[in-house]
Amino acid sequence: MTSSPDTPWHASVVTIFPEMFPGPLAHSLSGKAMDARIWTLETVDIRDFARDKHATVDDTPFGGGPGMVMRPDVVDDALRSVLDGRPAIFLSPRGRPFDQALAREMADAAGVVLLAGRYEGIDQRVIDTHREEHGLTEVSLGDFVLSGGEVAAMALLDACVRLLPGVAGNAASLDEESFSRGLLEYPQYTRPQGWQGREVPEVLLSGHHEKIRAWRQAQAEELTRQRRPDLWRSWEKAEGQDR
Ligand code: 9WO
Repeated sequence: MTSSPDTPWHASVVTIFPEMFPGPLAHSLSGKAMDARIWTLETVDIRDFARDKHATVDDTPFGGGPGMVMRPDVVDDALRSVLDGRPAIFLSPRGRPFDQALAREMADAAGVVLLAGRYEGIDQRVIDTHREEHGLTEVSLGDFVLSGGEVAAMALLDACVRLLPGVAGNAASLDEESFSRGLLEYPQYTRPQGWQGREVPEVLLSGHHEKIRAWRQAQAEELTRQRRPDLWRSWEKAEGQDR
């Protein structure tokens, strides 16, 4: 049994689809951690900050073009209603690439405020204002476009929550270590020992812990070299500096 901290890590998601949350975050590790009050999740419905009786949050883009753009005045009010010094993040394909080190930084903060956009985007002025005044950071999970920032927000939260003290025990700190080592994971096997004519690598059955460690290390290096030359180059460089 793990005791909950006095002040849970607090996530606020600013969105026009609050009903999408907690979604998958109610399951698995992050759901249990929520039950244990290690973290709390709050949604802020942007529509509550609309000015007219139709609760309009978007309008057509100046200069023409497809679709709709979220209004800066409405988004600004929604965002300001929750900003309290926690890091503020706008999920966007134009952002700083998300990685394990950024997940760790955010897990070490008091929590996060996430802005999830929809439509063709958010008026640039509200992004610029919040970057300049409150350090709003644009963060991207990868080079693809979603229908909105909500699913990206969930993925980011899952990555952070499993790093909170008392959530994943040893597993998270171990895989974090392997990522900060800068290599991809080595392959894993379980029973049955033979399956569809494929055998588990002999060395893993040997009980020889030093040989197993060396095999896994070699596999991780080979996979990284083949699949992620970018990671491989920085790993080699860091290795040269001795780590
Ligand atoms: C769609 C579009 C269509 C025509 C012209 C310009 C356009 N821009 C966009 C667009 O980028 N829409 C975004 C949808 C607005 C912000 C929220 N959306 C979003 C976030 N899609 N994908 C992400 C995302 C977030 C983090 N990591 C990867 C993707």
